[in-house]
Amino acid sequence: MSNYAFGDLQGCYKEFLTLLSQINFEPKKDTLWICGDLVNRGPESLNCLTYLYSIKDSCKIVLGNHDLHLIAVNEAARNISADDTFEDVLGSDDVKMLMSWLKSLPFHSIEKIKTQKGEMLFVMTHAGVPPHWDKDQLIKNSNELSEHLKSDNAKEFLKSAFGNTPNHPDKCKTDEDRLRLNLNYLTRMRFYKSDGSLDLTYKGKIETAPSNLKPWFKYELKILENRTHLLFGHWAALNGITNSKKITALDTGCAWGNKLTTIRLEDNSIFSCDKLN
Ligand SMILES: [Mn+2]
Repeated sequence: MSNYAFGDLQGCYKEFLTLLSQINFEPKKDTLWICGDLVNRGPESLNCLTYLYSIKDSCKIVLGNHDLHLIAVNEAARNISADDTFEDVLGSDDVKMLMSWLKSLPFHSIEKIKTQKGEMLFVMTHAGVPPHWDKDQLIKNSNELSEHLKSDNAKEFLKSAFGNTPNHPDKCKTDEDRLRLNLNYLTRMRFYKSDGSLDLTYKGKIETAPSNLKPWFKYELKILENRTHLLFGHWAALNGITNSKKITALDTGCAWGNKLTTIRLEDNSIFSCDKLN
């Protein structure tokens, strides 16, 4: 009976199945923590979704930016891009059922787990948790986004949910602004400025980042109370390295030709599968 946390699948279905067989996954006993970006860029988005749906009672899945983009394209709230690879989902007979299931998934997962080092509270989101949010703020803001996504007005919400601004809570003038910023924190965040604003424009390496930019997880994080461990994906260039014992980066860039990784939360064992052809 183990918990396994997986990096971004992004349509890498074969590697996912290979890893599940490597860990002898038993749906009735084990729980899979899936950090979002289930689809896009990789080759088999539909197979990933269909399989995850079939084992959904054994999974804790949070939504990523690519999942949200797929939902928005399906709702005609956004246009498909030339580099999107989820047409298989859009053309599937099951698209309605799969999209309604995706929209029901949360933006965070929190649960206590008994590990070798004692009981730990694990918190997972797709991109991370902004430094100024504690646990209660995470739950409140994440649930608020989910309510909009599940509502009858989901299309209107999605139409206004994408964009790089505002980048600071003090710059939010409307509810739409605040929801967009919170969504960016949870699904797109990488670099953070020392003045507490989000930078979604710099996409380069940490080593060559402008001096006022640091990864969000290098700031003091309110979420990291005693015995809390943070899990996130989204940032393949980190290749699993945060240099923090309390923060685990799960995305090791399978869709980009690197590998898919899962970590057993009870003992921190790492399993990985190189990108297959
Ligand atoms: Mn992502």
